[in-house]
Amino acid sequence: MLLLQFSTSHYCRKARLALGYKKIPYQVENLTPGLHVLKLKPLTGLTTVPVLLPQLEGQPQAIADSTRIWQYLESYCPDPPLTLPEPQLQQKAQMLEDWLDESIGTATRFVYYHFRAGAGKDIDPSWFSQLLIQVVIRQYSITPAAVELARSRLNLAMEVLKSRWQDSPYLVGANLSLADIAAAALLSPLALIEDYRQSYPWLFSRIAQVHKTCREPLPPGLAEG
Ligand SMILES: N[C@@H](CCC(=O)N[C@@H](CS)C(=O)NCC(=O)O)C(=O)O
Repeated sequence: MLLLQFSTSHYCRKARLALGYKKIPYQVENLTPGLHVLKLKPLTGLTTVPVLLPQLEGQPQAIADSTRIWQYLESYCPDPPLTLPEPQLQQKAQMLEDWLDESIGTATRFVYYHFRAGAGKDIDPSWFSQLLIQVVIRQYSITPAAVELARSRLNLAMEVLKSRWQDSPYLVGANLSLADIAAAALLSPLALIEDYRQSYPWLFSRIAQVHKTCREPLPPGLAEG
């Protein structure tokens, strides 16, 4: 299988965590932001990564969107499962995952890029990196007012996740679900921001734990050395 991705995208990290959990061998192709559209549009009709190319006979040519990729992987390789055995809990996990994808992943992006362009500029002050950051800031209209709203959405997310993750390794039920994978991937960029690391140590230890379970290298800010 081949995963088309941006190496730094937290949605691509989510797809890699699901692939790793299922121990499915795969390769990655890192696309260049901007030029990615030329490759993706004809394949999926969309412009976003991740996109999975199963490269197997009788299988779809391309699957876009991290949630659709998970659905495909779950049917292609049901064991180990990322679906909870209890239908009601599974529904809860899917609703959490959808909220994390649609609301919290976006809020993380706003707070993260605002940080990288300001207080976190030293992480990579090169002109190329700062140019890419400015492109993202314009593309998504990341204004100071929007960043403030994103911060309060993240505060709510911390309350919701803390009620489970502080004391239990799983957000829903007694097994790893897609909700855990979504939270671990979509909040991982915050590991570079000292304030978040200091305020929510439980979050980053769960994120590290999910990465270990899924055999995925730790995200920047959590990686040893
Ligand atoms: N809901 C989508 C979101 C994916 C997404 O927003 N990807 C961003 C990178 S983090 C992207 O490809 N942006 C480029 C574009 O929109 O052209 C998913 O879960 O796959």
